[in-house]
Amino acid sequence: VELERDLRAAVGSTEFALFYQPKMRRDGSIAGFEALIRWNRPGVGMVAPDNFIPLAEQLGLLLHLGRWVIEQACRQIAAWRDAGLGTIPIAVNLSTSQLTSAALPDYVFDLMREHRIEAGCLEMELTESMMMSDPDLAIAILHRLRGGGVALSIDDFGTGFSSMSYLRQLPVNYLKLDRSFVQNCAVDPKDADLCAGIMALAHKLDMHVVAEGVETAEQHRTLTDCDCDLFQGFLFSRPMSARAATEFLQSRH
Ligand code: G
Ligand code: G
Ligand code: MN
Ligand code: NA
Repeated sequence: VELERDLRAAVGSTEFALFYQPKMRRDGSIAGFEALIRWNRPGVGMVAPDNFIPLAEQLGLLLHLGRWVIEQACRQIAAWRDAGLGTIPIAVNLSTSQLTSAALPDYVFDLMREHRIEAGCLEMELTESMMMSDPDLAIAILHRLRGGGVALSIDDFGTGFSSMSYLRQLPVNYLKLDRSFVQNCAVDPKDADLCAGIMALAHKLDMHVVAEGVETAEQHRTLTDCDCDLFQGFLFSRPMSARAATEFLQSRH
């Protein structure tokens, strides 16, 4: 009950922040960042999204909060561009309510225009389970977003309700290989084979693969051997504040 009260009060306040985790290319350069929301709850401290996103969705607050996330990401892309650090893509995580909101593409395009975001620079991550409540609407929204220059990723790929028939209908650029496959790929040859198979499937469909939760050099090497395109995880960096992410970019510029 207190959580609900505090969360309602927090929306529209300055208590939220985006943290950024880099996605690395095979050559070690930075391909972009994933934006991950944090809530600095008064008297409590930093709250991780798993502890408030489901409630925010239930309370109907997530459309508003999700819009703030997209706007904040656009501002950060513009800030890095204007600081001479280049066009650095940022991926935001979508929620079910956004994927059932026909108004989403237009307000995303308005924000992209306002902040002069180039095509391909704003990315959106969604899980296949988010599409379940209204698949036709979700697919239509995704096609509009993609047509307007938003890059799309399937998050947590391989878990939940993966459906190969959807995969063909979705205008998706990236598959994000779930952390659970990455964890075992360096120790279990069967998991490495599975990863290699997913990479081959993705590449056949003209998609790139991002490995999530890469924590060890062995996992990195195994995934590289499997032809993985991008790597994200604690091996490279934890999610960090905007300031720390800027320093991370500058140190590799
Ligand atoms: O930040 P962390 O690594 O703890 O993220 C936990 C989960 O919260 C992930 O599944 C991530 O997709 C989700 N998440 C993080 N930021 C956002 C956000 O801005 N919006 C939504 N809907 N989910 C988010
Ligand atoms: O579901 P999604 O992929 O959006 O979730 C990202 C979550 O994964 C965040 O909570 C982030 O903190 C976490 N994460 C990122 N890198 C690693 C990692 O290398 N290991 C583990 N265990 N978690 C990670
Ligand atoms: Mn994600
Ligand atoms: Na994930």
